[in-house]
Amino acid sequence: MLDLATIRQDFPILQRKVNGKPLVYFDNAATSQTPKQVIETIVDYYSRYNANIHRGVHHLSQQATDAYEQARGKIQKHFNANKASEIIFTSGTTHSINLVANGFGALLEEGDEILVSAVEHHSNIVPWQMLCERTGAMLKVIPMTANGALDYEAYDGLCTEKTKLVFCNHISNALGTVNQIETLIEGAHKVGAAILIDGAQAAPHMQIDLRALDVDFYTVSAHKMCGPTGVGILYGKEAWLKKLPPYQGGGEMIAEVTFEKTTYADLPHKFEAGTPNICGGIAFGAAIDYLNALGMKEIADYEQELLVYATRALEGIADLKIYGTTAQKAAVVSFNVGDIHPYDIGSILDKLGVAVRTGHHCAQPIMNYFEIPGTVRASFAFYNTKEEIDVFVDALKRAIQMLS
Ligand code: C6P
Repeated sequence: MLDLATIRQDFPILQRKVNGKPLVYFDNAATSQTPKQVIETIVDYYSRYNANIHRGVHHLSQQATDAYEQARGKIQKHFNANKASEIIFTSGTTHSINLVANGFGALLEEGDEILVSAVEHHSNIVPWQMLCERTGAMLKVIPMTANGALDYEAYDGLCTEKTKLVFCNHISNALGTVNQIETLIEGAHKVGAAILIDGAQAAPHMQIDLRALDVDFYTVSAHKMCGPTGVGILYGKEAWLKKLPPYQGGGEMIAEVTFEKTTYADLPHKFEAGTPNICGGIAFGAAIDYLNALGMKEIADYEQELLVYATRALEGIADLKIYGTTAQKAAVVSFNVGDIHPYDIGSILDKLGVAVRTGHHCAQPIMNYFEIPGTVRASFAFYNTKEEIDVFVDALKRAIQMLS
């Protein structure tokens, strides 16, 4: 059982008012809030040991290097990766995906096929389209069904000896669907393809075991799991990371440089050119500690309770349609009410202190599938409460009254 009263005290922002009303923050899928333990880690870093890493012989540099590498180790352990060197620090999921897409430019040929699911965020579509333009490979789409699930039978048919790569998110940010990634991973490996799973929306809400999943690449953004913005990771199996060429050239990613030739550093540094987000990496480690102290299972169970509670309440509202209705869902409710534009609902909710996201959620193909301009999306975190859901539902009813 989570101790909500204590947990909420950890998040200073939850005590503030917006438009004169207590903040109800239901935009956690966009970014999560930051507990004081992580904020204090950031203050401590800049107050006591701010220095560049892997470079200096002096004390501060050593201290910063140790803290940064310890954070990498915590992340490795949390996600159960084989080695710390399989954890590449990036600026987040978008950067991680672009790193892989860029690397595969050297490995693909015209006629190769890459599969992407119909429920992707734009960051898991556009880099692959750019890759196809560069290589002549062809992008094929794993279709979705009306409840927001993927069509796994169709996936089976799409996997052939031409398939070289498969991409899918673990959880759809726009619908909340938990995709059956075990099935996708098995299907990709059967035909010898590599598979990248975008874990931006899953890592904050469930325990991820990379070794058990046997996935080739997995991406995470720290800011969606109580960490700071501008940092995340790419997990890659060592064999794949060794095969991929570096993404960016610069300091730190080299073994030796002459004007004739450069040799590259070992993993993970080969993919970490330049001064990284040192404080961000260390604070990401603190966020992982915070989540583990609560327990990922406890977090997942409680968020499911919030999802069931909110879904029931919303289903009682006339003309409200929920998009994404699979049995396996994360705590995200995406909906529209009659012909009311989602932006209008979101604006009135904001006036009443409730923060939700409205629009296409960087997933326009999903909106096109449902033939809608966008949705209102309420996304919950473990520090939210049922009382906040009551406030949200009352505010929504007021908004509907005003707009009808
Ligand atoms: N989704 C949302 O409101 P970055 O911005 O690199 O940290 O994450 C991109 C990203 C990739 N994949 C998925 C499934 C995502 O949900 C996101 C970010 C936010 O839904 C902001 S658009």
